Amino acid sequence: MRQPWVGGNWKMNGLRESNAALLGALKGAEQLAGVDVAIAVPAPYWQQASEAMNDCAINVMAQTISPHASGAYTGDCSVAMMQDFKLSGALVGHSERRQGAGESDALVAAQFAALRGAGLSAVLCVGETLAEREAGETLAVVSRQLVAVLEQYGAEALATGVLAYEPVWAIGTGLTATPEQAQAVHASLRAVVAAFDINAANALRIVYGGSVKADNAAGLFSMPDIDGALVGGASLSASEFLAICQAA
Ligand code: 3PY
Repeated sequence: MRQPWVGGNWKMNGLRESNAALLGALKGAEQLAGVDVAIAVPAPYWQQASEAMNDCAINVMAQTISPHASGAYTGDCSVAMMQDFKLSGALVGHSERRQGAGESDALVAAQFAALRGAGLSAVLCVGETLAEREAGETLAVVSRQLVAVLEQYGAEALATGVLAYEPVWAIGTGLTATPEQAQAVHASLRAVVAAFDINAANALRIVYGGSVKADNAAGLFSMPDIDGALVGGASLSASEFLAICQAA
């Protein structure tokens, strides 16, 4: 039995005042029993979120991370900086980073390694574009992105974190994969991991991301291989986000 995981990806949203209201509403929520919950917040607000969630079960994460320990990497943040603010882990390979910031499979694998090396968890994001789906390349693309990490670091390391399937065509478009479409990809991803290690595959939480909302979450979560969600815009509303957590 896998404990569901729900993460809120705030992306580049929020300012101190609105964050304080959102964090206050999340803190102490009773809907969180039986589900692991995390929020991935912009780096300037790590401290604010970490302090606000200090004595509550919600983990605070980074949205991306440098693979380097320190040095001349202008604009980047290191794993040690995350640890300084008591963050639990980071997203790696979100499509907005792969596409917008040119993050390659190799870089994502190096970010994964930096997190694991520090004992922090990684939420590895994979997903295909609309053109790739229409060309019938979905499984080839997501498997390639997954295997880039699996081959180097193994299935057990992956299972200490979370794998997020986020079809790029469902991000920020209001389109959501149907539960059946998502389930088919999740089952294939689990089979890829099982070829490396069956126990790790069974333990791995594979969550869906891409326009998840309170009103489509339950249908997605009813699928056997969908173990939670990585939530974008809906995570900026405490009531929506908590309703999704409750559905998990
Ligand atoms: C979305 O749902 O828009 C996301 O990108 C979640 O990470």
